[in-house]
Amino acid sequence: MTLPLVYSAEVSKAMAQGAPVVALESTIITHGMPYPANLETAQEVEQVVRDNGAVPATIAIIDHKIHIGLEADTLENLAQAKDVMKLSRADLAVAVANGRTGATTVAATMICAELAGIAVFATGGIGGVHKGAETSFDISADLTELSQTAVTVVCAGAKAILDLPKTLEVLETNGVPVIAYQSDDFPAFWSRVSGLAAPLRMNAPDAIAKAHKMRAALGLQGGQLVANPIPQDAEIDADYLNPIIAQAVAEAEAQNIGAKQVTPFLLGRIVELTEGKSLKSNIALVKNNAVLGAKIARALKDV
Ligand code: PSU
Repeated sequence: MTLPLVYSAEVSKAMAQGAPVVALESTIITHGMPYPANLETAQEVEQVVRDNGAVPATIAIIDHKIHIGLEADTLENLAQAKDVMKLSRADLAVAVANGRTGATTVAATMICAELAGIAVFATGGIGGVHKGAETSFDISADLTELSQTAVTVVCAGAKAILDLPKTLEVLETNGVPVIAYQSDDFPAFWSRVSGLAAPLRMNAPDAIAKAHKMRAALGLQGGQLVANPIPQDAEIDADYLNPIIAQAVAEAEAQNIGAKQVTPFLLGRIVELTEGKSLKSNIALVKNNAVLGAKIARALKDV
């Protein structure tokens, strides 16, 4: 069977020339932000990648194909589409085989990026261990994916809606290098610091690129997680945000929201409860990660 991959014109040209490419996910578009902010953000993030010398490849599943890079009209349609599946490792093949429209989470985007030969992927936050996981067992498949798929993922840490100490423990158990960028502290998405020491620190894109290559040379499976703190001016004060997160988590429990619905529900409620402040921050941190992703993708061509 040939791989069901289709490339946008821009990505196809970049791959042929050996130019740096940065993968971008689509769940953040379909399940992470409301329309039209989701579309504007996706377009702006793609432009940030271009402005920093790389080519963006937004990944989604449409009409039996894994799309590596979306044409402008396809991106516009996806941002407004209803009934889009939120795809992870478990359901990716079913969605492609059955012609469903699907958005890729961090886990599924990593799988598709690796299939396409793309080594770097920029996003907002990764999924992790949910609060109360000791009874719910809700642990994102993003964590196990990082242990088996050789893609360097740039994020702003894990969201404070998660249990961050447990998230770091699971990453450590799975042998995932967690690299804070120019920081000693593991960033917490809307805040630059979580109060938890970062397992590793790196200060330059080329050092991260070298470590990516070394993992492969040593035969170590899996990727790297780069945690890039949100820009200072976009940070949200934890004292203001923590009670809002607690309220959103309590509402999710009271309404029996489970499995794949938890993260979109919490993100949506936090946008409402912060009157849009969390959305503004989310957009700023994704762009910041796109800049670093492009720099790492460029550095990978030189090391
Ligand atoms: N980062 C964001 N917004 C998002 C996500 C990440 O800024 O919506 C998505 C990613 O696709 C991530 C997913 O993989 O949330 C995690 O979902 P879950 O907790 O159900 O694994």
